[in-house]
Amino acid sequence: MRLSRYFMPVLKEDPKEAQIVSHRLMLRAGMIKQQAAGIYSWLPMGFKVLNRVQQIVHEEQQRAGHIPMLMPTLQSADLWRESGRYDDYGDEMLRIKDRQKRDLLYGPTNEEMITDIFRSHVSSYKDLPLTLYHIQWKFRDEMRPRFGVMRGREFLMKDGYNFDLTKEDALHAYNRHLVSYLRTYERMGLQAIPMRADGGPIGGDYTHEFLVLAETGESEVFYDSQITDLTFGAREIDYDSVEACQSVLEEFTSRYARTDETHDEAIFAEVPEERRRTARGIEVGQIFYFGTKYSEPMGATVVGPDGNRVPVHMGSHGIGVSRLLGAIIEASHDDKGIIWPEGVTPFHVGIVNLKQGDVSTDSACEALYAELKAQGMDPLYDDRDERAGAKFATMDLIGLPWRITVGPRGLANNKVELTSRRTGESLEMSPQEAIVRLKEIYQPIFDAAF
Ligand code: P5A
Repeated sequence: MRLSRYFMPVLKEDPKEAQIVSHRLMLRAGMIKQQAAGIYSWLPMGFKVLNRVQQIVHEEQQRAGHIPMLMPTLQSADLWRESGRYDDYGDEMLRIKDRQKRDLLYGPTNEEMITDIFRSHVSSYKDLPLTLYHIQWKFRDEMRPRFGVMRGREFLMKDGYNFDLTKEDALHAYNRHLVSYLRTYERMGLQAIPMRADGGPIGGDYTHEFLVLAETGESEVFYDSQITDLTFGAREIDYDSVEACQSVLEEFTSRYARTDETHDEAIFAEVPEERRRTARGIEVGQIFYFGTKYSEPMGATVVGPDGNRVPVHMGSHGIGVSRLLGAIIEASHDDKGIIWPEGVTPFHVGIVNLKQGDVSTDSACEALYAELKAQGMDPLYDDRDERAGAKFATMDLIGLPWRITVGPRGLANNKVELTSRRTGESLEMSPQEAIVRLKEIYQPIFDAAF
């Protein structure tokens, strides 16, 4: 993309309404625009990162064997009357009437709708196990929408639902989700720690939240510091293996880590004092096992091997897709702006032309731009007629992890500069070497795709 032709309305001033750094930087970098409290337009660069995040979520869900689909945002109130949640959900639910005066609602979650789909089409245990998911907008009329996309009213969620014959099978689905989530967050450059939590309005008493530690997080968390040493890494795992998934769950959940809802001082006191930590965290996902809470009242049953009909065991599993952009920025920024991890960056590299209009500088930039694209990369070429300082400030603000600086002086020796946004380190090399280096850097990112 050429910056002169892009739409990236960066702000010079800090917006007053932003209380936390991710909100401020998303507004300043021209990624989002607020349309009403907790409701945002996603401007091109914000949309691009949102798509990168979604892509990783899709890939990791499908790697785990989960099946993508799409349900609508509007739901019939009658389904929610069947489960009993229409009355329970309270003011967070946006209730709507259509012209026939039928009650609809903008879905805050989809347990009822997916259970309805399941009961309409599945009737035998032979069709199990089954896990369906979608990535769709949700609406929760939060009392205090704030912090930008972090606590929105309209927000994008990946929500998945497993259907199993037995509790044991459903717990395997739970573990499979835990493993796939660890992998998902790591690909985004995040450490998200699974912590024992509370079921809330979704239900069930077996649930983990995934938390990214950050001072601005809304949850108070308590954990054994050893847990922050764990990484999932590049390991391959057989998602059908009960033992393999169980052992990852044990590895990542055997140390104390709980949100304030389930925190227990007496158990926490057993952790050696020097390892006890209290901190704040951003909840970027949550997984639930709730058994037959929805299948029983809604009649989602299958004929089992013995010929008897039984309600299926279910769980649901959510990732806060739009919230993740805020969480990534909270975890990765400096005083100049965002620092995107390579896995989610909107553009792989920025090209800064120091002397726009100079024939040889322009043509070197054009050649670099074309070659990077030919090599499968997505460059952003700052071809505006601007001062070098302004171009650098924009690049630093929008946070592309790599920058190639091209100027007449370097070009006289066939040199450009490759700079890391994270470390600030610059290396001089030929344009060809810069391309080779970037390919090496991004190869593991491309290889991680499913
Ligand atoms: C699991 C999937 C559920 O709704 N039903 C379907 C279950 N879980 S949850 O924990 O309530 O939400 C899942 C994730 O969505 C994000 N989230 C939000 N993101 C932005 N703004 C909000 N107001 C908001 N509310 C929830 C969180 O990341 C949460 O973990």
